[in-house]
Amino acid sequence: MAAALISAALLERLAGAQHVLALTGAGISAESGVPTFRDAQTGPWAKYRAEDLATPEAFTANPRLVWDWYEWRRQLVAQAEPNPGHHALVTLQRRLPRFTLVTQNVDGLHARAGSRAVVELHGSIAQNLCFAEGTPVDEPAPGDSVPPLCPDCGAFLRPGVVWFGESLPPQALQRAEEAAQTCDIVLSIGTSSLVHPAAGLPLLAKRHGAYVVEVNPTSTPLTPHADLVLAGPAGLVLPELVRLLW
Ligand code: BJW
Repeated sequence: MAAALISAALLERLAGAQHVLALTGAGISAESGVPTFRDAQTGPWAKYRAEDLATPEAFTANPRLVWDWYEWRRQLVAQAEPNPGHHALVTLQRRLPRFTLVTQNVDGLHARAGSRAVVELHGSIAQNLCFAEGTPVDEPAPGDSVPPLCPDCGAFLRPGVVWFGESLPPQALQRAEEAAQTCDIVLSIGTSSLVHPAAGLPLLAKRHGAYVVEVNPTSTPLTPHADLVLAGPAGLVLPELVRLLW
């Protein structure tokens, strides 16, 4: 099925590309068993919408609830393994002259697969920050507090991710925008293309002349703007792309 979607014209473009940008979202980790952000949640979290938990306001109102949600997700991520979609992107990075991998995911699965210099636009679930000062904290203050406390100022710790209404890490955003302005091809993979500024990157690339390819079984706001849509799961489409290329 995946092979039928991949055109000879795309393979020719990829083979001749000087710089390819891949922008990934939660869909690429779905086949590793990590639920996508907008999937209905399960178990004790079924009554909450992820959008309502991933905000500084939610953490201020109920720090324990939000902390426990991230602890639950940390366990899911710890049990997950990178899938063939993650591995295919490692191969593209090794074989193309220039390849920039920008992810909205906080799960670290690209790095675990072997991708290098991954641009993490929305931070990392593995890190903690002081909620008051935003500084990274490796070891919390001793004690049983949930959330744990900052050893320097005693404020709650929070996960090192970017919540709605917060700024993205400026260096990461700058690297992503520079890549969008200089790439020949952008692959938008497994993202609903709803959350900005990440959702604007393929369109920025298109304005700078890039060819836009979307990999997603479901259509998104990007779909009408894409030059090519590979409407299948990333774990099938990307390995097939690599197989046909080399
Ligand atoms: C498969 C698959 C398979 C399934 N293979 N595919 C401009 C316009 C309008 C609003 C704004 C704007 N600029 C800023 C905003 C406000 C806001 C925003 O975008 N809101 C929109 C929702 C309207 N943005 C922000 O607040 C950002 N901050 C900011 O811009 O600061 C300045 C500012 C603030 C306020 C106003 C103006 C300026 C911060 C955004 C931070 C997002 N953080 C989160 C949480 C991270 C931590 C955590 O994980 O808990 O990041 S939200 C969540 O969405 C998470 C994701 O990274 C992100 C994107 O989700 P993603 O990856 O696309 O996942 P899903 O679940 O949505 O989609 C999965 C897709 O996979 C689906 O399409 C499936 O079909 C597909 N799929 N299986 C391939 N096997």
